[in-house]
Amino acid sequence: TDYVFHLKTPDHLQYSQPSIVKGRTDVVAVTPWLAPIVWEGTFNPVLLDSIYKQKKINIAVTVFAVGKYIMFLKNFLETAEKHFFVGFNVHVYVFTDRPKEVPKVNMAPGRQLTVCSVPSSNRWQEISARRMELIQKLIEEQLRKHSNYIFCLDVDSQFHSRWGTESLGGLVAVIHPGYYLDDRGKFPYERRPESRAYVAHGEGDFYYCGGAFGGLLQEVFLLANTCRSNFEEDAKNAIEAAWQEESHLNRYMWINKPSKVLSPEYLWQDFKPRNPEVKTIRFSGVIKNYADIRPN
Ligand code: UD2
Repeated sequence: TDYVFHLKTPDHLQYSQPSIVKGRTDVVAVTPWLAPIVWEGTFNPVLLDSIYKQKKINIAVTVFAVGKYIMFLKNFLETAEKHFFVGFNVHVYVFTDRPKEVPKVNMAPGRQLTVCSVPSSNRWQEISARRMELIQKLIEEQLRKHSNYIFCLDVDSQFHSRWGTESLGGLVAVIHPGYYLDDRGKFPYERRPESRAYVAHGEGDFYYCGGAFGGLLQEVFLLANTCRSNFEEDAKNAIEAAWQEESHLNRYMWINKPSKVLSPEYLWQDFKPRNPEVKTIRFSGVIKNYADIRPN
């Protein structure tokens, strides 16, 4: 018998035709250094997932819940189950001084949680800033063998819709929802040249969030290491950057451009009405009363 060979298209490659002239026109989807800026409508989630499914990736997440911030953890974890890398291997590392208060949240197969004990602190600035050191150590001591990517997220936040494989990249930064319509002269960068977080007026690309960043382990290791040593160098000179590690992160991202930028869909703020270009809010900071939750 004669055989007729049909080269069959794999199922995951059946999708509608992409275009280079039609698409979103209300937002910019690429930086001047050609990093994608991820907005709803600029990617095909099903296609992306199918590409990464074959790679069997592992994603680590760090979240700090020190002192009263433990109260935010349950909602963070529950909403992550619903929206964050659903169907992928996710390992959440919870850093807390209250390990007994870590809530039990059902996690889907392939997802797990590890509690890491950290000391309490009386200064919220220190808690926030010490994260870089602990992230660096975690990558060095535990993640290298298991994980490919890491995301470092604020605990006082929640997921509302998909945050998935479209966010993966070498070095990933999220644009802060509060400043993206402003002139960069108004960004709350550290403006004192004595600080290692200094960004001059007339410089800078975007103002990025301290509350969400990530990427490949090695890239995030370098970021955490640099931010940590710059923070410590500042401390020796009795200087604390305006927004602690967020300021150092912004300086780092100015010098070392992120290879993927996530739009403010990836960190909105619950008190802020949604702007029209934000078609979907994926992750947001919850409303909190600083006086109630901070140690000082
Ligand atoms: C901004 C940033 C935050 C950080 C901070 C600068 C966003 C959305 N947030 O938020 O990431 O850069 O400015 O200092 O970009 N934490 C505790 N216990 C505490 C205090 C803080 O666990 O007592 C942890 C917790 O994970 C929290 C994070 O540190 O989410 C940041 O602290 P924050 O939320 O109080 O900082 P905030 O809202 O000023």
